[in-house]
Amino acid sequence: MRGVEDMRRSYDVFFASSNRHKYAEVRDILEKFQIRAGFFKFNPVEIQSDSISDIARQKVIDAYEKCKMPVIVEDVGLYITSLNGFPGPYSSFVFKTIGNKGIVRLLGKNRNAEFLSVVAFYDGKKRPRLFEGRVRGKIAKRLEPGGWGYDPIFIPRGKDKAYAQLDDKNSVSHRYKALAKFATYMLQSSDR
Ligand code: ITT
Repeated sequence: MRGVEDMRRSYDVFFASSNRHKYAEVRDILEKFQIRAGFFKFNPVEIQSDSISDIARQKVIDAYEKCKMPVIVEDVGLYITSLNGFPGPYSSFVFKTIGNKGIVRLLGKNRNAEFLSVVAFYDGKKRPRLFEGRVRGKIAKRLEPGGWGYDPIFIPRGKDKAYAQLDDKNSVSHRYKALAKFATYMLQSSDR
């Protein structure tokens, strides 16, 4: 078993989440910025809120209490225009209940949507810092194979395929945009 000190030395920051797919993408994206992210698996106690920023802020304080190392979390919402922004903060619940098929069936002509990622960083000092990444796009008419979560149905603007079918998701995604801002902050503020 590796000790806490070894873990600290091996990684620059930890990503706390219940979702391994998210971690795999976070690790690959942060590697592009020479930041090494370790996985801290945890099941966040999510507060009910209309704002995924508020959810991310609470989640990172909870994560820091548990792992006691510099940590980031991410909260994501899929906002569908014709549903007045639903599911937004309820995206996890909607995915588990009606899923991609249910969403595809719900929509008519207007299929515009936006993915929003809020990454929150906390190291126990000062207050948590938040970084946002948004990608506009459309909900596909049918599911495309591959990917995870909403990847089979979200087509980012400027592409003709869903996230599930893109080779460069990690260079264009909502997660990439939020993490690029976090990386700039981290590289500026660290003395590495
Ligand atoms: P945490 O433990 O980190 O909270 P989660 O899976 O609950 O993991 P979110 O609340 O951030 O994550 O995500 C809301 C929903 O959006 C959830 O169903 C995810 O699977 C989905 N999702 C998030 N990012 C996605 C992406 O890049 N592609 C497809 N689906 C995504």
